[in-house]
Amino acid sequence: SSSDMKSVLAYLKKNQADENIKYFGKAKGKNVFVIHLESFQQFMIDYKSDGKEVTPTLNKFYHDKHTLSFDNFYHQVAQGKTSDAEMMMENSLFGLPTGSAMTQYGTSNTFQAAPAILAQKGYTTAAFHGDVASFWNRDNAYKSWGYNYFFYSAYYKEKANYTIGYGLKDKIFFKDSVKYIEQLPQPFYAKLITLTNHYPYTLDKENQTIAKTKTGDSTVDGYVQTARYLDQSFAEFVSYLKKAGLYKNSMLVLYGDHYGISNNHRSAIAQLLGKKSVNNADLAQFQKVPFMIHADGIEGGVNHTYGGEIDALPTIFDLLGIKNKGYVQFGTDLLSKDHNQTVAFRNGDFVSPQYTKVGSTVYDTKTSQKLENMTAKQKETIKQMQNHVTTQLSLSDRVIQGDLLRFYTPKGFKKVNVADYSYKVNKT
Ligand code: GP9
Ligand code: MN
Repeated sequence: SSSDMKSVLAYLKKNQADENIKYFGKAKGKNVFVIHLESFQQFMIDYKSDGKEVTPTLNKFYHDKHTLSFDNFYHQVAQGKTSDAEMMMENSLFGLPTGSAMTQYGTSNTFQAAPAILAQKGYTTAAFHGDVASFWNRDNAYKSWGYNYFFYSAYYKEKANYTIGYGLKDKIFFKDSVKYIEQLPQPFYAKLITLTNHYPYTLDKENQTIAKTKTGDSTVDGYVQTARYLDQSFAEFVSYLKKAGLYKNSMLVLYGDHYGISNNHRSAIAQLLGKKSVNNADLAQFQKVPFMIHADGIEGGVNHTYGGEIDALPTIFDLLGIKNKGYVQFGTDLLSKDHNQTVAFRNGDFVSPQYTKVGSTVYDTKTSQKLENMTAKQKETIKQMQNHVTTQLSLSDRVIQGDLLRFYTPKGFKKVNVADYSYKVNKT
């Protein structure tokens, strides 16, 4: 009900974070590319396999002096996987405890998503993906989110050897997206969702340029090969952007959507990390994914702030010079001094610079050691963190499950009308 919305707004008001004047508006007016790195985990950055860097291009990008990189950034997805990541990245709303919010609520709910907000500020907005439009209900959810265009598999030339797994191979996907990118009026907001680095990490012979790892776990060992392929496809895309003059006048946002190697593969994970074994705190660390933002004019560096996908949008808006206050966002700007560094996992567990909680066990984040005999003060701190996490998750669920945004329209925002959008391919 509308009174539920009032309690959400009151909560958000108490927890809002000021922007950082050092960064605010530093990428104002630029085009935005959001590049979704499928199943790509933070541990791959600077990782060597068989003596070679797996992802040399992404590593260079990560360390670039104009790239703001976060090395304590966590995915927060549940069963909705990719769709949960998209929901958080572009709405700062959590996915649901079970199922996919995009599938269940993407068609009918009111949203105030990044594409709609930016479109109303003069941006052209477009999503690109080499799978069918209906996967994760994208064809409907993207309308609710205000995407002007959605280029999916039918927009690309289809040939037998062009696809692997769910769809187009990343190199072909990036290359064949260019003809659409070139037609977008600037400034634009373009999201490109990659696919090839997806379980079960199979790749055709001619694209294999690094040896598989040798953990003996056959579903894990191909991961470096598809990660390398993703890296090369990104390299090709960047060289196109530079040639087209788009690199300079765009902000590039890269993120990993979720783990590629699930916790069911403990022994392989330990081997990849060069450890004898991994405990639950190590596995929580293993949920880190990259979050990197590049633009001329941004002072880069590796930022150690703890955060997650829910915080991406407020951070991006800060850099674009858009004030977050007034929007319903459950995350906060990672660059803000007011940012809360307790990162919620979707099941209610959490990590923070000091403590990691998995199930009923608390660990020291720095050492991964179990915290035995907690002091009363520690217990109180943990209780408060848990309270923050539980409240945040349940209020976000109420927004989605109760379609509460229909009761509140941010100042200056015009409600999206899905009938205004069509993603049908024009056969001429
Ligand atoms: C499919 C793709 C994969 O279109 O985005 O989704 P995932 O299996 O990673 O959730
Ligand atoms: Mn995914």
